[in-house]
Amino acid sequence: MTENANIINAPEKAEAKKRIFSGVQPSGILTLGNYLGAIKNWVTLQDDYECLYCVVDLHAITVRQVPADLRRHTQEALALYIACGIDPEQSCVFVQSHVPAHAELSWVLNCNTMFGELSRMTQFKDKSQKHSDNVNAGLFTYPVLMASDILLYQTDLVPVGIDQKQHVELTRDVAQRFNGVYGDTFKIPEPYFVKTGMKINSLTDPTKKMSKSDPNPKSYVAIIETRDETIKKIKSAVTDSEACVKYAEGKDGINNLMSIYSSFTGKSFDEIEKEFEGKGYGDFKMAVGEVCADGLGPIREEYARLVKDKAYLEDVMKKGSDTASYLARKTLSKVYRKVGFYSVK
Ligand code: AQP
Repeated sequence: MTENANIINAPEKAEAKKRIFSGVQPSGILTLGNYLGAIKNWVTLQDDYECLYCVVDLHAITVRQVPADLRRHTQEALALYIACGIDPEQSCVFVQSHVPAHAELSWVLNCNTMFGELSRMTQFKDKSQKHSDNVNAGLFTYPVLMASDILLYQTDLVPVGIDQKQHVELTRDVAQRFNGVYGDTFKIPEPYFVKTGMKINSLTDPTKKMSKSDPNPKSYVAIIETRDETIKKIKSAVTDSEACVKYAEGKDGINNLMSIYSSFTGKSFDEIEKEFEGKGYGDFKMAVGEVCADGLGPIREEYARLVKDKAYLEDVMKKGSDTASYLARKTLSKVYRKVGFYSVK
């Protein structure tokens, strides 16, 4: 525990810096959406904040997973965090199921969250439609587990994509309710939207979010796929018949590709429109494919090296979960005391 001194043993630093918690589900191979919408931003936050980055495997089983795949995807996700630039010496990187306090706090918060609140969550409505054969209670109470993830660490800021805003709002409501009933217990977190954190849409249906669990692999770019695969997928992305590179309403496919191009090149939409004036979609798609494949190249290489080093990855997991468990226990003990659970010394 003491070796992860970045968080526990640096009180002056910890007091000065705000705390951040975020995570990705190991429900598949991480996509360009997870990278541009989440992990790329996490990397930039490490110097200014005290960061906890979690592989949220408890969340992943709200949708049926093949056990062997889940295990593999968990390790791959952790390796990818590091390959993308998360430094486990600086930030706490861990696997959610290694810290039992997440599930424990979740039960207490379940008893302080209203059925009506959960019924209004759009992600539940979307996912229960997508997985109509498995509308389980976990899918319904997913936001309560997310609230537990955040509140356990007395988190100040939660960097999330715009799609997760509703869940952070629920977290705030549940924390305020709990504090109102039992006295000051949880810090009230704020959502944190990084300017460059944009929503990346599916390549085959650009009106929908790019998702790692999409059954059609042509719909997403996996961070670790080959350069050729990335270029090929972007070249076959659905666009429109206008042949004009312009960011405009109704041009979802082109808007999506412009967002990707802008994320990798730092160019504004105006600059991109000028660059491709008079050029066809073929040229534009090729350029997007290349900047994307080149941008992901170093991550792919570092990932290939890391994923073979199981001992190192398990060491990171172990140290991360020691640090996270220490912090989580402090909050959970407080919660148990507040609700009146009997404790034996
Ligand atoms: N397409 C996206 N564009 C921008 N941000 C995205 N995120 C996910 N997809 C995109 C951001 O990644 C973080 C973690 O996501 P998650 O894996 O916990 O859950 P998710 O949002 O449901 O991601 P997927 O890939 O769509 O997973 P599945 O397919 O399992 O449902 C979040 O901050 C999210 O905003």
